[in-house]
Amino acid sequence: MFGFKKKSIADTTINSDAKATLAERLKRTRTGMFGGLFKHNKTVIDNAALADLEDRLLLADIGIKTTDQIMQLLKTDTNKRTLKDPLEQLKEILLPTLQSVAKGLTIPVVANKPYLILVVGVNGVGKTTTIGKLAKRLQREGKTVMLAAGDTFRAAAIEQLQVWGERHNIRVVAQAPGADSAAVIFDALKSARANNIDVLIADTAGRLHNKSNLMAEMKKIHRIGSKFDADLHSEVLLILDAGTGQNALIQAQQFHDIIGVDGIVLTKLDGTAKGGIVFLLAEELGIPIRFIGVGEQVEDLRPFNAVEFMDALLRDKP
Ligand SMILES: Nc1nc2c(ncn2[C@@H]2O[C@H](COP(=O)(O)OP(=O)(O)OP(=O)(O)O)[C@@H](O)[C@H]2O)c(=O)[nH]1
Ligand SMILES: [Mg+2]
Repeated sequence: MFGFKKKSIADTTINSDAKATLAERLKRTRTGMFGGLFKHNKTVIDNAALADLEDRLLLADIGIKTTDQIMQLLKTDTNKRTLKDPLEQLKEILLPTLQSVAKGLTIPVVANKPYLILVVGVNGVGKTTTIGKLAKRLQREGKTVMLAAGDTFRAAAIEQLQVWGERHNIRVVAQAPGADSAAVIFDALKSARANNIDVLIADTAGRLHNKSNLMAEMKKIHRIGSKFDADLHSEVLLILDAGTGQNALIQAQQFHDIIGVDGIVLTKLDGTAKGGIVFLLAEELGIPIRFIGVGEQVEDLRPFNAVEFMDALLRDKP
């Protein structure tokens, strides 16, 4: 998961239909998890269909515990051979788990600006793209935003952020490749404070020479905020690629152990059948899920709303 990967400059303005509903974006996960089972609100479920559903739920990385819960409920009901409203029943089981982690990102209005959002995650999960989308979103909400090119490991990473900043008129604080990442973020904090910026979003490297290097670097970077200002308000935002399924859970556990994670963004939910990971993350970690990524456009970073998500998962019509 710390392997190398060639990458081009991300463009958050192309691709995908902005008008697509969440249900459309979650199609792969929905059909992966439930198949045609509830397509016509089918109320009779035989044993073969039940076994198929169990396999699907496990493959979608929803986790054994939640799968068992669903199986128990459906088995009890199928003993009577009919289900009242399977969709409503599934919703009843699944929704509370999602609701427990659906907590949006709130930026406190404080005197000691900026609010620091430290964006972390392994390579390729969508950190830089998410930073771009988030910066735009915050700007639209009336906040002033600055970016710090804290991924100094690759020249292309700095360039990717700079191109994005230029295109959207957002200032990017950067140094040369190989510079100390913590120092870049410290500089950016100083500049943001001097310019009365509301939010500083810092990119970080997703890969270094090896995993222990990455985690050591994370610890160092994490300390920089309080070194700058002991009372600084900040958030460690972990980006996870939904398509990596259970690996995402392992990554979350590692980052949480090392630096503590305040919020999660689950990306690429539009391109995977493994979106069930959201339940496993909620169940196992209980860390707030701030946003989900369902495409490459700015609008495709959506606040994580449990009811909306659940509805989109269970029905193909909004
Ligand atoms: N379909 C889809 N693609 C996404 C989403 N989020 C990010 N991507 C794409 O994923 C790829 C990697 O995104 P980056 O933002 O460069 O990832 P990163 O974590 O910064 O990668 P490194 O800098 O290499 O660590 C890009 O092609 C993005 O456009 C999403 O929600 N949906
Ligand atoms: Mg990046």
